[in-house]
Amino acid sequence: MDLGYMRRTLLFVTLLVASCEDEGQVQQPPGSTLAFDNAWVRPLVAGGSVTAAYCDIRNQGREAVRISGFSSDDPDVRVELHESSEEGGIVRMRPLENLTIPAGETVSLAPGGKHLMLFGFDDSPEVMLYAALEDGLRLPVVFTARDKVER
Ligand SMILES: [Cu+2]
Repeated sequence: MDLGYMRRTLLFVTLLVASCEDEGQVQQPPGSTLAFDNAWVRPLVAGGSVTAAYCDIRNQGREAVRISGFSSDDPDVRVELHESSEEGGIVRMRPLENLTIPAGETVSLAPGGKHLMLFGFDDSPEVMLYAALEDGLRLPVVFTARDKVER
C-alpha cells in the first residue's frame, strides 16, 4: 500500500479525533457503555430558578442501560426526568420514572420531548449532574449553558 496515502489517512483520522476532543462535548465516563453528547442547560429567565437541561445519550454497548434518575451534589438543586407532549395545542409535562437507552441507540433529551428539569438552579454557566444507573454506577455529566440548540 502507498505509504503517503496511509500517512495522509492517519493524519486525517488524528485531526478528526483531536477536533472531537476540542469540542468538549463527548463525555464517556469510565466503566459505562453510555456516552453523553451535546449536554446543555437553558439559562434562567430573569427571576426564575427552574430550567431544563438536555443531552444525547448514546449506548455503545450490547445491552440496554436503564437510568433511574439524575441528581446534583448541590443540596439546593433538585432534578427530575420529564417528558413533554402536546395534546390539542396544550403542552404538558409528566415525570418519567426512568429512562432506558437501548443497545446501540441514542436517546435525545431535547426541547419538546424528554428533558431534565432543574429546580433551584443558580444560573451558573456550567452544572454537573450525575446519571444514576440501575446497576449502581453514577456517571458525571457537565451541562453547559446555551440559549438554543445549535444544529
Ligand atoms: Cu419539565
